[in-house]
Amino acid sequence: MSSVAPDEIVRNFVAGRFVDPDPTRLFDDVDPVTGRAVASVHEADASLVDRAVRSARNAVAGEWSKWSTRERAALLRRAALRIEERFEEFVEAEIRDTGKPITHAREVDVARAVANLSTFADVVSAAGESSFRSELPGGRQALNYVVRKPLGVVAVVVPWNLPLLLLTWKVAPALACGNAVVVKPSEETPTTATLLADVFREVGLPDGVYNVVHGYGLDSAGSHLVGHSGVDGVTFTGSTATGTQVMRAAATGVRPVSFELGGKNAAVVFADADLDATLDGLTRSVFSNTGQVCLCTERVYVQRSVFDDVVEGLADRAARLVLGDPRDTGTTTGPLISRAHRDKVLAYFALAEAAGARAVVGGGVPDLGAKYEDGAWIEPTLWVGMDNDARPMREEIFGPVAGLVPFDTDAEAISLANDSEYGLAASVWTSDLVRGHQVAQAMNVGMSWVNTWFLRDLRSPFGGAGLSGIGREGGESSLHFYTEPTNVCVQL
Ligand code: NAD
Ligand code: 6OD
Repeated sequence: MSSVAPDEIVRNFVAGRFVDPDPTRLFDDVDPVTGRAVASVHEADASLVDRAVRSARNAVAGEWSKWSTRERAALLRRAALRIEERFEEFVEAEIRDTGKPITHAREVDVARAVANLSTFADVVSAAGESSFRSELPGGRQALNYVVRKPLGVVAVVVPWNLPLLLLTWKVAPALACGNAVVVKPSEETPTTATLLADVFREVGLPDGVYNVVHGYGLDSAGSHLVGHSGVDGVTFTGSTATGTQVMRAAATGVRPVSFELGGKNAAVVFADADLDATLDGLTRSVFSNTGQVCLCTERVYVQRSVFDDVVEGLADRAARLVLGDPRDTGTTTGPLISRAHRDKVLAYFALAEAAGARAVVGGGVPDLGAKYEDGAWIEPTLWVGMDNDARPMREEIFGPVAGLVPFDTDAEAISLANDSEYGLAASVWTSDLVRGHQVAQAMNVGMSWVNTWFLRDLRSPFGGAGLSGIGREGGESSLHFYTEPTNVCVQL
């Protein structure tokens, strides 16, 4: 039986049990498609967070610490299989919380949760301990090897845009390495983290290894968790502003952090690019998930000779996006996550206008009829005529928007794209592969794509430079973050 269903209370999960909700501490889970509450969520108070962290501490020291890497990997594979069996339940939960189109929920969100769990089962199984002989001064010889131990209790704090994908991206390697976790999903999207608790229970994860605490950030479950002295490391995905607060909290006790933060990602389009393929790629990179992917493109630099063609072609594709019922497979674009977030995005519409921008498509709130009038809908929007130093070209908006700017030379394109405090991702569109490599390498970002976007090999390092984050996760990089190495040196 499912642990969560529409109109139920989304519960916390501590020490292997769903916690009876406190009726005085409920908040609404709002469907951004209609603006209506679809469930209540039990906000964890400081004492419940404390119980969760204690249960995780007991778990890392208990039976879980005796599980072999092979056994942990097998559990992750069972969890992946169980999510596949309950696939549509996860898809529906993700749609209910976010309003995202069903094709996105199926092909990206839930599919990636399955891939995250099985990939880290593979990665941890393949990882060997390094061991090598050292020649030391004076002719002495030693054998050095490294034993990797779990960090202990890891706090996992994640946002609302790709709830299950981003959660499992961190939980899978943390568990693969033998840690226990306390996860804090976004207050906007609590459901799939709780469903995942049910899956872990079904596949035999020991009590206390996976705990869920629900609530808000500051002065709620989020800050109670990251400030808890029983937490050994913090992995966080979210905005740069929140990351700064989380880092302050983690500084007490000198806890390691891994941060995947905001972006202001550039696409660079050269005149030699395949125009149709580029326009399809740009459409995905600007508008996927209603622009609410940290990797989405919000700045498009286009070589002058093809600028008008790219503007016209992209505007045409934007105008053909289908907004509406997320459960209809023909829908391409859902609402923003909330009215509050829409207010923020609309404020940037006003700033763009004040900066002299012209919206070549969109620029407002769509009229989708009475059914959706209280939702968080917004028009996919493209601007031309803005300078690179205008606020909408510098600050992360996190909506289905981009500003297009012409350039003349490769050097100018690189300089414009790198003129940002963020450094998460970039994409380069060209038929000249040498140019593609050169420009992609020149981008000051964590991930640089050529003629594609958001194509992921989960063994590659993922993360950002500058305001976009600290550290890398993915493949071996995840194993490094979620473990503490002990070097043993034996004189021979
Ligand atoms: P957010 O920073 O507001 O919240 C993220 C999480 O942190 C939520 O669970 C929130 O409740 C919690 N939180 C807030 N304040 C906290 C505090 N003081 N202590 C502890 N926890 C706290 O982000 P959001 O609005 O949920 O998500 C959108 C942002 O996330 C965007 O900036 C986006 O770029 C970023 N993001 C980055 C990546 C990446 O991989 N780089 C991925 C997805 C989203
Ligand atoms: O693909 C991933 O592993 C990942 N962390 C994506 C982040 C997307 C941001 O919204």
